[in-house]
Amino acid sequence: MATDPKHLSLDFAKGTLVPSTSTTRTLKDLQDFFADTQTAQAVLKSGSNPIIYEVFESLQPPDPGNLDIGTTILYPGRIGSEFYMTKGHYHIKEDSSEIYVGLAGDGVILLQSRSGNPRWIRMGAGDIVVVPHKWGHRAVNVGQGRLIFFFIYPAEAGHDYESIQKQGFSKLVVEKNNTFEVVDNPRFTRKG
Ligand code: M6P
Ligand code: ZN
Repeated sequence: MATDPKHLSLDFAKGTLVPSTSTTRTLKDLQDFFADTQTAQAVLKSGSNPIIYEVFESLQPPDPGNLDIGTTILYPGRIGSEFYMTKGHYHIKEDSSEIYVGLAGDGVILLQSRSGNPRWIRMGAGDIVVVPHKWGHRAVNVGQGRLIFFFIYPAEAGHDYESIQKQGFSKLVVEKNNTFEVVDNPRFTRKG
């Protein structure tokens, strides 16, 4: 079925997209994803549930050829030494790639193959990151301000969070001496 052309408006500084649907992810949603689960639990127990990121999306029917677009606003902060980050996912339809366009802030895109082969790419305003198909991807805010980026991917891609929840990423992005460091995740279980 033919889809109507659309017009949207993106505020580059704020990262908001109109019209769009928005999702807010808080620490409660991310508690199984941060490595330091003890600190995550302690923060939640203290009655605080900080917003980690917001996603503004314009979704199309998940048919071949359709594209989903949106923005992500990832707040600055850490749980223990690990910087605030998105859950991260693989695409369920494995031949789906994705493009990120950095709009503001200072981030790292963490990528890994299914077997855990890691890569990381720095992303700030004006940087473009190509996530090839089959690579798991997670955004990490290593700066003091908000990390804001635009994304585009096939509408039929689907998000596989379960693999990340169970297995984690092989690398963690942590604070060290006022900068960031990419270190091995001691709990990562290598497959294949
Ligand atoms: C990026 C895109 C979105 C994704 C968002 C949040 O902007 O990859 O598809 O939803 O980050 O990441 P996640 O879904 O892994 O929590
Ligand atoms: Zn994706």
